[in-house]
Amino acid sequence: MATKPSRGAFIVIEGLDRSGKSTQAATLLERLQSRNIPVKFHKFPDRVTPIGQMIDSYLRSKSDLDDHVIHLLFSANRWELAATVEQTLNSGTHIVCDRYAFSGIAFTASKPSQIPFEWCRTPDISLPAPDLILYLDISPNKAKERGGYGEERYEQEEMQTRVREVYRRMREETMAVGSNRESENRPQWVEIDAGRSVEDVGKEIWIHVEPFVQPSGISKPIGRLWM
Ligand code: NYM
Ligand code: MG
Repeated sequence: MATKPSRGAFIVIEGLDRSGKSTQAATLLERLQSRNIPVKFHKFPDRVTPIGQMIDSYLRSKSDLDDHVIHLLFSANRWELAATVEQTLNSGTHIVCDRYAFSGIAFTASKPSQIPFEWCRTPDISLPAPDLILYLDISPNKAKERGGYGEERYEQEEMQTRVREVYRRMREETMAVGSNRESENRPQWVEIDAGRSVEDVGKEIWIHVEPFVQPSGISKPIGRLWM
């Protein structure tokens, strides 16, 4: 049995639609579980809660909502799980999370309505911050060729191209030197070329994750987003 760390690591996987997040999250989960490393999986949007059902209906174009309203629902959907996330981490269990607040900003800020980036960021301020962001980078052109693309809202090449630009901006801001946050309390943003085979991407992900899931655990407190 692996010993319980002081607190678990919060690992978020981000990327365009069809970048392979769900596949890689499943692979990572299996890797951790096979080593008896305690881990829990979350996925946003969590379509099961009442708010999540509204989001699901919107994404499948069964309902229409103002761009601000759907943005706030996505954020609320994270806030409904924020306390659980914290408890899980504090109990020494790691979390692997398929999408988080970065998706919220990237997709809303990419809409034709041109909602300002800062407005998009506001509702998620002070959510539990991830320790590691694994950004699966893929060209919208390549993503389009993968199966299942185009079934939901936002799954068009033009939109995905803008989403990729916003992700780039967030990566730069997260990694920027001279931000007023302590560098050691800043989430680590890793960009992974997701255009390769499932195995190759999985191997690279593991190289980045391994240091975060050592038995010694993580000693720094859980961070807060953008604070
Ligand atoms: N999405 C996801 C948002 O627009 N805002 C958010 O806050 C989150 C978490 O929902 N195209 C978008 C990104 C996806 C869509 O996600 C559904 P998935 O991972 O395909 O189920
Ligand atoms: Mg999708």
